[in-house]
Amino acid sequence: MSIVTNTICINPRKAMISEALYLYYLNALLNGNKQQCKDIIINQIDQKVSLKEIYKDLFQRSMYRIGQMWEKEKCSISSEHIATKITEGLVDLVTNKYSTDNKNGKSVVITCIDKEYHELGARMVAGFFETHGWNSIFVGANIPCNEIIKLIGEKKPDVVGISSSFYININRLIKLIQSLKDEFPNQEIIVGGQALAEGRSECLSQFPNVSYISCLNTLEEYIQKYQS
Ligand code: B12
Repeated sequence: MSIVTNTICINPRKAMISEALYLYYLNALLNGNKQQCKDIIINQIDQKVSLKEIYKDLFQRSMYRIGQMWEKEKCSISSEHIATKITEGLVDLVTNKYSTDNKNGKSVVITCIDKEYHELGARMVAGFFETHGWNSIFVGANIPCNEIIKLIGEKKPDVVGISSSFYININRLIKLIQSLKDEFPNQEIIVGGQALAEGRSECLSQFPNVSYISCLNTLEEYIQKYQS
């Protein structure tokens, strides 16, 4: 039996994201067609496609593509904003579907640095922890350093995750990590985001217990190691 979603035919035995499905989803996203995007995602959930695949091969891949199109002025700012909003809603939908009541007693705070407005990656990372049984506190974009310090003091999480996408903010990232280390010297910290891609994560080596995690595969390994 196969499932037909408007123009695309998906074989339920092959629970993976094909190129055709990705392009179909990207097209719906670029058209701002929220319902079509949602139908595609619900269909993937019904077919038991993993959360990681949906995050990575549909959400992340399409947003990276939209970034390239935006750079070449082939996608308007409003289309990019609409695509981001649709994706935010769908990340939450998928996260809720794959979340577990079987909690492991560990907690993580996921935050962006001050003046960092990219929060979709951080939202996914928070969701990824949540679906692995962690209590994840997602703080979101543009959080002043002193607020983060205050929150960590209150919540005392096992891990703090910091997201940094815009390269120009790298000094703010270093300042935040330094402040966290001054207040909580043993705090385990993970950092991710495109600001540190292409070898720029070297700046973290000065700090103990701070690691750079570039993608969901590495994050999965990190969570498994941390839990064992
Ligand atoms: C949507 C978007 C925006 C939106 C963000 C809205 C929102 N609510 O998030 C808005 C409009 C605000 C925006 C603004 C800007 N943007 Co913008 N934006 C994007 C775009 C198209 C998508 C971002 C996204 O959601 N990606 C998908 C997510 C899932 O990927 P991700 O963030 O990489 O996250 C993954 C990993 O990095 C990692 N990860 C991320 N964080 C963390 C944290 C932890 C703890 C861990 C473990 C892992 C981890 O895991 C995630 C899942 O795999 C990107 C294109 C791109 N390549 O991403 C450009 C992009 C990031 N933006 C860019 C730029 C230049 C800007 C602006 C300067 C534009 C301008 N002139 O105003 C401003 C800067 C604003 C600021 N001060 O932060 C550049 C950044 C270049 C750089 N690295 O410095 C990019 C790459 C576009 C480009 N091709 O040039 N943007």
